[in-house]
Amino acid sequence: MTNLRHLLIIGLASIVLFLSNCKHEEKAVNKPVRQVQVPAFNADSAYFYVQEQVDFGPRIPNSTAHRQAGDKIIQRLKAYGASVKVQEFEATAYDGTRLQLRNIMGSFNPQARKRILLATHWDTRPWASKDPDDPQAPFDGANDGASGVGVLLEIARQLAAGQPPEVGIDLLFFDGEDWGEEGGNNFDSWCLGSQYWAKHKGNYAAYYGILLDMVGGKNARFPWEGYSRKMAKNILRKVWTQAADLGYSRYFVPRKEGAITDDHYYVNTIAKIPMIDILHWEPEAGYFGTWHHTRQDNMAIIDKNTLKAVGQTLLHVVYYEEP
Ligand code: AHN
Ligand code: ZN
Repeated sequence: MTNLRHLLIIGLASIVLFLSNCKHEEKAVNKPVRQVQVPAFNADSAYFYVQEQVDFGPRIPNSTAHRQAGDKIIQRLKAYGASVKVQEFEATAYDGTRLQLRNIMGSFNPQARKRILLATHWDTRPWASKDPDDPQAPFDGANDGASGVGVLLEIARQLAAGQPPEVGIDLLFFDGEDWGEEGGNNFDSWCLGSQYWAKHKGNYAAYYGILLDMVGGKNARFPWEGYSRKMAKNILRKVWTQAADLGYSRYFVPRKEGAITDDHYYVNTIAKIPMIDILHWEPEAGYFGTWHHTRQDNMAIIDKNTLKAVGQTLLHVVYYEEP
């Protein structure tokens, strides 16, 4: 009898052990521990790339500086091991000027099916149209143009340097964003590069996209921009949560703001890729900073801490993305 009872107890214990093991394993399958090494974004390096763009001179379409600055982006992407595609096209601006433009894409892990698209514009506005003293003058566009280029090129360097993320990454540099008609409702006069790209992207697909526009300014705040909220709410939540985890809530503020026609609008509506906009917002100055589209948009307003907050957040987001 004791033997039988023994057997029963051993049997029951085995069943309990077996079941608890099963449960354990199930958990492990559902929630694997991801060993992700996220590289450290180097703000000095990003700042150097911003300066490098500015040093070419204003990157006004059809100018020599514009061509040279675009060539430099291509050269750096290739040096960091990206496969580069250049989309050359002509667009007519609202004032009738015919612009020779180039969208530049650098792809990492090009065979990966799941892809994240990171974008910015690289051209600068031809005139400092909001400059109180000289609204015809060209200007550096250190923040409005070069800052996004600096962040994306530093991300490219980091992708090349260490263990790459499991997803594919595409870095897209839009041309012809800033030759738009200021004031009034001619919104489609802006963002000529992204409009062209969205209409001619072929079979390109991405899981989602993140646009950078003016991401190097002192006192930058990035709000929940209107179209981003409407068209890619979950991406907005993902990025702002990651920024908060890294201690960057000072920059990535959880605050609803108005909708801005920017490159992401056309990626959302024409290319049908959900894309958010990380966009400079300065409540003390209306929406954009007082430097916006003035000669004050030069290296003096660029802050490495802002570049770091944006770049490190993006690296974390893409490295933690499941394949
Ligand atoms: C409009 O003003 C309609 N969109 C702003 C896009 C822009 C210009 N971003 C930087 N410069
Ligand atoms: Zn602009």
